Amino acid sequence: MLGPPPGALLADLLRDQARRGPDRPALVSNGQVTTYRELDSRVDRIAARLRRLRIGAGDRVVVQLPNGTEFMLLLFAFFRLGVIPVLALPVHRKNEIHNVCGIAGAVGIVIPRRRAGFDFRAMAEAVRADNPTLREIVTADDVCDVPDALPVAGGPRPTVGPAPAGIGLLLLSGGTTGAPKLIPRTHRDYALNVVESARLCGLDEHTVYLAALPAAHNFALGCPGVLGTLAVGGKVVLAPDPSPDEAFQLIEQERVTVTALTPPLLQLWLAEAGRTRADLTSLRLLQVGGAPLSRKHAERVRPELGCRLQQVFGMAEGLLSFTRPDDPEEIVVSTQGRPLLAEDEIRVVDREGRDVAVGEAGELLARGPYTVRGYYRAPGSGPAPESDATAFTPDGYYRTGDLVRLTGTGHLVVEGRLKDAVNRGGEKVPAVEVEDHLLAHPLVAQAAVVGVPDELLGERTCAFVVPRTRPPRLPEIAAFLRDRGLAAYKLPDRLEIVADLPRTGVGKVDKHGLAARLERPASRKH
Ligand code: J2J
Repeated sequence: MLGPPPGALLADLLRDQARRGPDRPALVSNGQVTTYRELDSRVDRIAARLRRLRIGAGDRVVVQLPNGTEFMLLLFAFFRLGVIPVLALPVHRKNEIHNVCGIAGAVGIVIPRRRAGFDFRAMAEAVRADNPTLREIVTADDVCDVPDALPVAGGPRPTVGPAPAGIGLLLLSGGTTGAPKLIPRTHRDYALNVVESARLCGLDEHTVYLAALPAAHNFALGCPGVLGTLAVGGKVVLAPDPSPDEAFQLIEQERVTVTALTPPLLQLWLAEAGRTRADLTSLRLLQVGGAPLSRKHAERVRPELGCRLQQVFGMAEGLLSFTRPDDPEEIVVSTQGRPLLAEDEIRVVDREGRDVAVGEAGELLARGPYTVRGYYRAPGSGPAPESDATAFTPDGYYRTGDLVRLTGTGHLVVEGRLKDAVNRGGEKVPAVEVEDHLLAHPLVAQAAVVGVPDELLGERTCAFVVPRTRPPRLPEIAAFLRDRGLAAYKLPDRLEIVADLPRTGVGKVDKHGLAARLERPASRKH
């Protein structure tokens, strides 16, 4: 049968396993083990507490938490109540949080305890001052502090829960326009995404999955990630960060079998694997995705890390493409696999929307049972955004903005991109958003952000600026953008001062022309 049982809700993924194997370990975080029974009952207690805060079905709540037990507890409590979590990342700052709160019409935000030198509460207070819907600022530790001895307050569980076709969670899009976008994933489509990914990867109750990437990101969340592991009764190990030091120790201690990385992190792991004394022999499968992976690094996985590589080409909007665990090595190192399901529909088209011949590059269009057909618009906030008209075809295909080709064997190879976002080692930097902020600087007359090749990250960002008077310097530009609340990964890595920006025939900035200028050695560095 395809996917989870019909009518399954995301919360059921946990409930079913809690019934089947209550005493098995579900989570390991910070040295603490939580069994399925404990997780299930704490989720109920937290749900009851959230209800007392008047957070209920249909409400949107921004969740901004690092990997840890609290993130998982809250996520399932929200799923159970029908509250819609909006999954922001810990690296996001006031600019991003403000934007997503606005689009979601969020009533609450969950923040971590003050940590890593950043005051999340002060940021949340500032966001609340500008967002009239935002009522509750909740610290994860407070809401999750529910002693096991306490009975579930608030009486029996609600009998009317969320609907399978209703929105289960909102994911953030990498975005190509200035305005950020939220991706509505339903209980049904996301459960399908999770369960089928877990099946493809061969996950079972013996699986030990290490969440090294942020669990709030689609890849480590549900492809198959932490949810896929819990759905089959496996054990999830939550790493506070993806550094090899931390991760290798956890792999050895917990006998991790599966994990997921971006290509730059793979490079760091490969470098460290030669030096470490940690035992990595339990690793069976290493998923790598989010940005282009070079063949050179792909080929090193099996001999140097002793496990199989799986390339994953995915997107929070839906479509997932995986190499299969039993694919020949050549396919695994040279392609990004094929779609998860036979029901996934893909097309590779030219600029006029006509299908290209097999082997030719074109834009990838995707439609299917777990791919969205439009972005989220909070109830009451007006008609569907204009971006839907450009991001989706009239017959419901998502325009990925990725330039791909299909091989004769039906495998996808990512050749580049058409969208105006720099893929900085897996973190997506929407050029227009950064340009808009740059234009607010008094010394900036015109600005264009482009990607420049980088050995580790694949690409870094370069801001081309036409100054008004005195040319600004990179540190003052970075400080300005940081003050405006931009996440650190969106700050330009490099600044080039130019007299003008080259334009294409239709008057758009010629970004290819700009990028090509950098390849000439004469360019000025700042
Ligand atoms: C090249 N580009 C890739 C790859 C994604 C699994 C893995 C990644 C994401 C993700 C994800 C790529 N090679 N292997 O959600 O579940 C670029 C493409 C794509 C965009 C989506 C998952 N894998 N990309 O990265 O929503 O440009 O999802 O359209 O963050 O990342 O970004 P995002």
